[in-house]
Amino acid sequence: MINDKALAIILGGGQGSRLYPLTKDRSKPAVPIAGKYRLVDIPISNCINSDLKRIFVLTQFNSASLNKHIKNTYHFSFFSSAFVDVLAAEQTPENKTWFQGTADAVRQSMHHFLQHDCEYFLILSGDQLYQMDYDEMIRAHEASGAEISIATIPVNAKDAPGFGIMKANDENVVTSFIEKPDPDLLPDWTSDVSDEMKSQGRNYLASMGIYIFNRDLMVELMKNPDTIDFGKEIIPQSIEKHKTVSYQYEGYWTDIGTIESFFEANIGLTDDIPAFDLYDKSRRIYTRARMLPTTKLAGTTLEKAVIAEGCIISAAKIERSVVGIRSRIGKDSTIINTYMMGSDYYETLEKIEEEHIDVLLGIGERCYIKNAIIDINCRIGDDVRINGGPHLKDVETDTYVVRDGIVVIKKGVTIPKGFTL
Ligand code: ADQ
Ligand code: ADP
Repeated sequence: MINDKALAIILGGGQGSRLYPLTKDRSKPAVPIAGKYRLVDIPISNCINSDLKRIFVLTQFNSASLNKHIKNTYHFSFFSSAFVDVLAAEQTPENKTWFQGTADAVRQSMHHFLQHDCEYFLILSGDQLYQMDYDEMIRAHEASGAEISIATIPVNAKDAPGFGIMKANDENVVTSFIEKPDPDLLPDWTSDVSDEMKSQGRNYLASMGIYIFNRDLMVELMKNPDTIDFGKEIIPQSIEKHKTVSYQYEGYWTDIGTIESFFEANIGLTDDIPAFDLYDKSRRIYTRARMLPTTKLAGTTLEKAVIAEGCIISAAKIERSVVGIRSRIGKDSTIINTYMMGSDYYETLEKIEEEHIDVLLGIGERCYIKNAIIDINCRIGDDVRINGGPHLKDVETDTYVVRDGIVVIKKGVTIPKGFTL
């Protein structure tokens, strides 16, 4: 079934600088998460589970891995109107710049959207982890008679400055909005929230950056070239002129736009009952079907580990870690609090011999790795010790970056035998 009412537009990211170096060689939607998925699989899966199957992904630049992933994953029936299309910022004679912000990205891509019939545009962020039924939000939007709906979540006073904060009346109509208020000037706009939220001190209504716009209004709003962002300009300028309602959501939702939040969200999947449920059949997260073999383990103690398919592991211990597809980990190695993304391919024994490959793909023997993110296709030599943590200062070298104590090993690099950090 396809819900033809709305066209989904996923904001796939600006320059992705907060997720650097994961965005060094790929666009943000293509960043691998949870061992086998890409960031963009989250909003796309939410769309598909909500029967919204006409989806555009707006990205600052087109990366080969993003296109390949989308092309190989989301192929719908020949007879269906469903599609997932990537639109990258285009240089045209009239427009020589990249997407300047979220509204500018939509504006520059408007001519693509207008070729499709729809009543609403559903605008989504590309860097959030959550499972939400957008169809319910569309129905609430219709019932309210609003021109704009904003999905909102209660947050506490400490977190409020990181979001667009609003005040809504008894009918959920938004009466005031301020984008990322100064912590010292946080207005006293506490809202009516559930008892559970109240008990957690979550009294402020924050925008989740998820919007529904009536089609005609969006066309009108996009005529003003001075509006760059939804949060900074479009929403604050619209609330007085166009009925804008809050659609309150109280499930699990988290922003994964920074190295720290991305790391926590991935490692959180190893919890006994993770807040994000990958095992719910009715809210399945889709990704490329790779037909990989099962994972082979020998002599490894596993303590809260999430291990993807196709791995060959002889490590001594893996604790509170997510190990991605095709990972290889050598004997007597210990991996703690680490997200290893895995590899795109296997190395054959013949190739290793012929090319005299010294440091193999994956993690070697007798390594100790803690508080790290290891990007795709890395080679980590034997006896490497990487001990991330708050004692490390932010730094960047050719092969790694330290952000908030997390050591991020760059995609495809070789860390020589015996290296210590
Ligand atoms: P932020 O997340 O800070 O706040 P923004 O940087 O505008 O907002 O990003 C929103 C989404 O758009 C992200 O997925 C981002 O990657 C993407 N994006 C950013 N610039 C882009 C560009 N030039 N081209 C394409 N995509 C781009 C917003 C709202 C707040 C709200 C939070 C909730 O402005 O009001 O509280 O989201 O996370
Ligand atoms: P996935 O979606 O499985 O994460 P990609 O689509 O990025 O991976 O790439 C998977 C395919 O890319 C593999 O089947 C492999 O053939 C090929 N590949 C990627 N990088 C290399 C490389 N450096 N050497 C050989 N093959 C590669």
